[in-house]
Amino acid sequence: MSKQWASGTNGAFKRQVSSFRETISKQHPIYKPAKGRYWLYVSLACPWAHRTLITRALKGLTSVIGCSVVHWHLDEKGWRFLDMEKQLEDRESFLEHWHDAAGGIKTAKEDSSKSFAAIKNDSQRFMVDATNEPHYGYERISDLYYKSDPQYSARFTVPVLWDLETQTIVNNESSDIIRILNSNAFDEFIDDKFKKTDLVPAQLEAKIDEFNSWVYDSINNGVYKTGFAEKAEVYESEVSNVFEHLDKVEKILGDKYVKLKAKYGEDDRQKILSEFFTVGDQLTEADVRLYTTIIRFDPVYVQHFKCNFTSIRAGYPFIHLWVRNLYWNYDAFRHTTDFEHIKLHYTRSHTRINPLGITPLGPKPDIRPL
Ligand SMILES: N[C@@H](CCC(=O)N[C@@H](CS)C(=O)NCC(=O)O)C(=O)O
Repeated sequence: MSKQWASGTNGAFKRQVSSFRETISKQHPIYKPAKGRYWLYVSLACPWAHRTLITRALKGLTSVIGCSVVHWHLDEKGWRFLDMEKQLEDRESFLEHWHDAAGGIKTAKEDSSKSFAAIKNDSQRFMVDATNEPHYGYERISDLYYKSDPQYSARFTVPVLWDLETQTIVNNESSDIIRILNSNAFDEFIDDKFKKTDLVPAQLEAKIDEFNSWVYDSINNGVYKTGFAEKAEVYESEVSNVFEHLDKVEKILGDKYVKLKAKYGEDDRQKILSEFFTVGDQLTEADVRLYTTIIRFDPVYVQHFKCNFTSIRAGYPFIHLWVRNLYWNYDAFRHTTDFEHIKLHYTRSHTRINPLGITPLGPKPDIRPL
């Protein structure tokens, strides 16, 4: 089986650069905003794709931009949808359902950790393991890349933002996609109550960018650099770097908590939580981007990627409070978080790290109550 990641020199993991980088706007010569014209292809396991699902939900775009979900099991040919027979059988039911769920699929089970033993890698539960691909009946994400560019030769990654009109990939870089979704391009198609949601307000943009840049390198991608390291020295330096930066986030959130406690008083937890975010006193893109790594940390990264100095729940009380606030108090976070996809994907797909494919049951529960 081929390696599922691109290795750089010296046993270090290097993430490839995304190749489709267009935007959607009224001024764009091709990609104009429209309801039903664009489609998101995601994995519920993937932290990069997860950003786009959360943003889509927070911006009220679930009935403007449709969504298909790949199977959690990534094999040597990449991501796949449910098989053809199933697709044809369920096409109508899928088209009826696609706009219902925030993730385009049934969402978070509160406890995924009962048993994984009976779930096989070729499991075909409709809207549970995956959806189909309803427009072309494609079997794989790679089909979309080849349709866009028959010469495409890089990796077939999710998320993919697809244009149904020109039948091409608009963008396959999550950091771009969430900015496109956050822009006001789709405002005329969304409910009024979402129009004031801005995840990158101008006055916080520089701070958000600064926060994102070290969070990306040392936390979001840091856990991958740790887990995919092929030499002990590389692993040891990457894992230390991840925890140094978690310490930095913990300090930011701890300081913020003290300030909010002074402002609202110890007992007004509700008020404190309403401003308990990483940058500024409102929910921003910085929270979205950090969340998708932190929510996977205890269930997967601690054991599978050997990020095990401590766990979020045991070692980082303020990050733990912050992540539970987002999960339990915001549908856009909870409904797009699927612990079963998350745990099964990593432990069954990375066969070099976990050759026997036994999926650890813990931690129990996946996430603690608030
Ligand atoms: N830069 C991309 C990275 C996306 C990415 O690496 N996705 C992984 C899943 S977590 C993927 O699709 N990998 C498939 C493969 O490499 O075959 C983004 O943020 O959108």
